[in-house]
Amino acid sequence: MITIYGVYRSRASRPLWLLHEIGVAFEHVPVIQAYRLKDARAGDAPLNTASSAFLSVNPLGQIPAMVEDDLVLTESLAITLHLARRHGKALGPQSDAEAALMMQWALFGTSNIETAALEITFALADGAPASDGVIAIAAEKLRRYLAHLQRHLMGHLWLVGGRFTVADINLAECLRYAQGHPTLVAEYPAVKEWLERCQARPAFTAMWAKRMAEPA
Ligand SMILES: N[C@@H](CCC(=O)N[C@@H](CS)C(=O)NCC(=O)O)C(=O)O
Repeated sequence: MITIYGVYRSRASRPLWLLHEIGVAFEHVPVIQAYRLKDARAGDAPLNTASSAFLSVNPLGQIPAMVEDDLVLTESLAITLHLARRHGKALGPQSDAEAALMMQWALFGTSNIETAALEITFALADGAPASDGVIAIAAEKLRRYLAHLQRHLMGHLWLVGGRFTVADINLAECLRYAQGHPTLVAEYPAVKEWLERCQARPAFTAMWAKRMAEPA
């Protein structure tokens, strides 16, 4: 049995989207980030990233975490890559070359996209206007990588293998944090259309509905 720890309003969205795509049975334990609780000493109610019960799963105190039999994984993109390879059929790699490309796009997302994209999300959440300097600097950091992605997507509908795969989930989720920027993604039309294709998938909308149903 697969168990995913982490609320939908977290990077647990990544494995949860994937699991909605592949339709495999799993248990969901909605551990919430401790910093989101009003009482920092909230203990174990509700189960949160500082709860001793969760720290025994992931001593880092971060979500998501996944347990499958005796395998414990605590990095969201490692979880999606593992689940896609073991259970994902066409969503996972069909060859060593595809596995390498899926890994490369995951690392591209986490090393080149995620941090700057999160700077945009956090600045906007703090009430910064879209014209804020922090947002402009973060957007400028991303343009080089978005141009690279645009070049790839001008010749491909999906990232790897001519079909929707875990590579699309991983990168779309990293890039989602930049979507609050008013113009950035639209500067790269092939990227914009690919992101829209990813987010139009029924499994994404099902995941997103569950995320929206959680308290903000
Ligand atoms: N690299 C990790 C990052 C995980 C992460 O930062 N998770 C956040 C929620 S999205 C968290 O648990 N924050 C609570 C904390 O760091 O105390 C991954 O992608 O799995």
